[in-house]
Amino acid sequence: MTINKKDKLWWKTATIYQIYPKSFCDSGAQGSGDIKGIISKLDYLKTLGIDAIWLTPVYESPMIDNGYDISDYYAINPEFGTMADFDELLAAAHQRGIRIVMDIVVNHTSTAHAWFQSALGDKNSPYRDYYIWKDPIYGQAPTNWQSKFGGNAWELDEATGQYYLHLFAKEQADLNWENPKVREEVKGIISYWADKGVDGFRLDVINLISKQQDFPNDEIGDGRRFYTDGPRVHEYLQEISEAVFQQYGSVTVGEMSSTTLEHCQQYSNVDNSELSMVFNFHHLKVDYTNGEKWTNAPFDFLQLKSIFNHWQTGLNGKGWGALFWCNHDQPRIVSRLGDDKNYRVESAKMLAASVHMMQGTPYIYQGEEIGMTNPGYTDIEQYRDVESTNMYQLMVEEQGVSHPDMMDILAQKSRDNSRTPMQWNSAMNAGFSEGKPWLDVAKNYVDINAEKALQDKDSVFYFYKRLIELRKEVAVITQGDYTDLLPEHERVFAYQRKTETQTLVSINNYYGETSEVELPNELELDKAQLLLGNYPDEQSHIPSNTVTLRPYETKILLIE
Ligand code: TEU
Repeated sequence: MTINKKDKLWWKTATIYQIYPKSFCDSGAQGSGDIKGIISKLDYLKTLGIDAIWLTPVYESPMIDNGYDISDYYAINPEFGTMADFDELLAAAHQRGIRIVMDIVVNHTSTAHAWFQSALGDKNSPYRDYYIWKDPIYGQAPTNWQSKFGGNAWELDEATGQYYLHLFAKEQADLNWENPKVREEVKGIISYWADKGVDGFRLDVINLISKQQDFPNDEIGDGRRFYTDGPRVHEYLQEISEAVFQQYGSVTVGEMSSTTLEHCQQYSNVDNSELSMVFNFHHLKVDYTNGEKWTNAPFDFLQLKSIFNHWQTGLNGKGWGALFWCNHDQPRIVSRLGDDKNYRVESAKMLAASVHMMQGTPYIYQGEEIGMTNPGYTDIEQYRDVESTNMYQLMVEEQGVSHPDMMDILAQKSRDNSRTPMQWNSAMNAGFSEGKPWLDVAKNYVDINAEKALQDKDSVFYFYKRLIELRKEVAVITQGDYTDLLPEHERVFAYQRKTETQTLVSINNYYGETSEVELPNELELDKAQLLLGNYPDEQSHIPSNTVTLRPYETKILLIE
């Protein structure tokens, strides 16, 4: 089976699997994952039934931000292998009917990139204007904007006395998209990979590329309002889309940081003038205290349902969203919103079902399909993520947060929670590598691993496999309108998807206590068939509209 290049909307019934190569599979003993390791696991992914792989960056990089700091867009980082390895992966995936979506990071480059190295210290460099340089103001940074990784977002270039902008690490210099030469370089980069046969692109923080050109101080915030969904962002995306994406028929997904529904309706407009679909993160901030990530708070369940309602109804017929809980930046969802001690399997399945029955394209992050958990690190030396180590230093050493409190926060919120090595089996290092892993393996790998999951028909793995199949079999999942059936219920999330011929009902108990709910009478549940549930002794039919849900129980019902 190969790829049907004529099917331009394949992604509307597809499920995409995200691979973070550094933590996926090491073909040797280097202790970090590589492309050959991915190739060795393609049959596992084929068994799962996914349609495409989103590959996070494998380009040349100093790895300050594990590849999101690119120093050569046209070369493969030797840590991951060679260009021949990449070409082999692309061919082997296509042979299995699996598409490849590459990560494109063009809001910024590594400061090790040749462009930046030429620009640094030389105002006359032909690449100086590829970046954003400003004079100090009263001897200070040009604005008070904060980097998302802590500290001020400007770094001084001593030789020229100017500062350059970095919204992320100081080793990640923001590109100046106002410069048409930068936009032409971006078109060249994307075309190169599209010419190789890459099927699509995930665009890193792409809604940050247009900055307000007067660069004002932010007296009420961290500066994001002056560069998020900025003044020319849609113009830039339409330019790139017309020049490249539409020419190659590439699927595209934009990572939209702190965005709005209105902008996302335009970014993922059905006229395909910009992108195919968008990631937004509002549903993953319901456990932030006052919007602040580096806190620990119980998640706000009613807010979560309200956000899902806003986006499901707001994008229906106007745009297209990615459906996801996990990625390489987010903690493991079964530890975050489920119960990874007493109801790991039930809550992992329920959380999956509660988003996979929505409209959009689901993304499964490596290990999510076997219910991998946060590792519960206890020593600051175990952490590797630049955001986490920066925030530890800022909060403990500068802001006086206690070490134990910060360790509790990191154990919940650090990006390393999702970057622990993939757990393949119960052998040494969970079968991830023959060498010492770059990041400690979670101790529960002996019980939670892919080999064990494949041998258990009731595992989380086969539940995800069935969700992937249902998306292709049941049209209402892709096409149906969305209605929240119990918006005010404190424990149960129940919604309906409806077309003229089908009604699907997804009922999800988000807590560890049994709940009984009354569903609206107009729902003819007595005519419903159970498509999927997460308790082995499921009743195949629901006798009435009064439904009892066991801890973390989910039911997917279809009425035709
Ligand atoms: O992430 C964007 C971003 O804001 C992340 O920092 C993430 O949302 C945040 O850590 C959650 O608290 C993208 C990439 O996914 C991330 O890995 C990179 O570090 C970042 O951009 C810079 O390229």
